[in-house]
Amino acid sequence: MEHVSYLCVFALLFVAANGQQCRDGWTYDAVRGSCYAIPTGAEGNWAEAMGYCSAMSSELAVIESKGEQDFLVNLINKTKASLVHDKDFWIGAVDILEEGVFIWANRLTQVETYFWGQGQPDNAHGRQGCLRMESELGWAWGDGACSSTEYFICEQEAEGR
Ligand SMILES: [Ca+2]
Ligand SMILES: [Ca+2]
Repeated sequence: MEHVSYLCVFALLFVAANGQQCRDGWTYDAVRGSCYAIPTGAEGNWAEAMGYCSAMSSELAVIESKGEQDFLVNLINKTKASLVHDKDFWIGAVDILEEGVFIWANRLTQVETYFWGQGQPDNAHGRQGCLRMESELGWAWGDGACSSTEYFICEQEAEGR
């Protein structure tokens, strides 16, 4: 459980609010009024990613527009140099209740706008129920096995909004 110790380090770094819209280390998106973080050094399966974001008073990213998708692709590209592995990034939707119907798990609302990569979702091996932005797809969306270990993006409403 190496990532648990990373979690503690990450938590310590982000305890103090700094008077800006986002905590230190989070990236502010003025258009959507959201703060995003890609916790470098932390990786986990989908449920662990969900729990991690939740512990940071945030949620796994909920992507609701082309603008938000593009913003996060940009954030991934900027962050990538500080990440050790070539992995995908979990975001907050699953289709584990009904195959092919993706739900933003934290909000229990259906995903309305999709940014699928080519050939996705394919439910490969009949067991891909969690949504991720995939490296091989240029960070377009794919469905992945929820047990697979990936990076992830947390999202939080900016302060003072
Ligand atoms: Ca969002
Ligand atoms: Ca897939």
